Amino acid sequence: MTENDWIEAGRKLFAGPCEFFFAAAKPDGLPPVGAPEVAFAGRSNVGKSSLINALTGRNALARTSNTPGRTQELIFFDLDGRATLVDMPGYGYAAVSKEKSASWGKLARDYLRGRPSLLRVFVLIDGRHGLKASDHETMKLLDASAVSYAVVLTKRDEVKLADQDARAAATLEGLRKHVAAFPEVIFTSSRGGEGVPELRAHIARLLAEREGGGPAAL
Ligand SMILES: Nc1nc2c(ncn2[C@@H]2O[C@H](COP(=O)(O)OP(=O)(O)OP(=O)(O)O)[C@@H](O)[C@H]2O)c(=O)[nH]1
Ligand SMILES: [Mg+2]
Repeated sequence: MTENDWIEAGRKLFAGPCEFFFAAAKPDGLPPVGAPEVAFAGRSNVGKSSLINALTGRNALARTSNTPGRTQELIFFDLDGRATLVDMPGYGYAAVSKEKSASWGKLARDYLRGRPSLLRVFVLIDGRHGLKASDHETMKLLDASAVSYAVVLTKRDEVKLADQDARAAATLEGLRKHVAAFPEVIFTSSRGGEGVPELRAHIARLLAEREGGGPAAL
């Protein structure tokens, strides 16, 4: 399987239907365990919902907004019965009320810690800013829960070409203390589409490994 084969497998996977099927506002209100779940976590406004739209090639599948705090529940999308994409509420946004922020935090933490069908978490990091303390907190929680995760940089189109490699390298360096982090970062743009085929390929590969087959199993 070459990288190109995985890119093609990813393209096919995400060319299929993808539909919203569940919104959970409470940790005890999750949908029944089904297809493997791939969750998108990260600070408010980092571009989680936009990246789900870019992956699936649908402009308005996940709701996005200029105002941080748009996604307030765990939003579940069925990717053709093969996988479930989970759009998570963001963290690290001070302007929401303490009470609200604590309840979102609990929902997200409980989900990340205790979901048997959770196959991988993508921790999204704003490419303009790099890793923040709240990102390290989230990754510590994932390390402790033994949930496998990978970091994805966002908003590549907002970062000067000359700075992109350094930002990716610094981010990778920042992951060294996190034992469960996948040792690669993908730098994406939901605007220009850079990195999106690679992220689709990564997900296709994970699913294939889980299903115990090569591309034929796709
Ligand atoms: N330039 C640029 N803007 C982006 C990109 N991805 C997202 N944005 C913008 O960033 C803002 C936040 O995007 P969302 O996708 O709503 O972010 P989110 O992480 O889901 O935010 P919450 O749900 O509030 O946690 C919006 O104004 C998007 O248009 C990108 O790749 N490039
Ligand atoms: Mg969102």
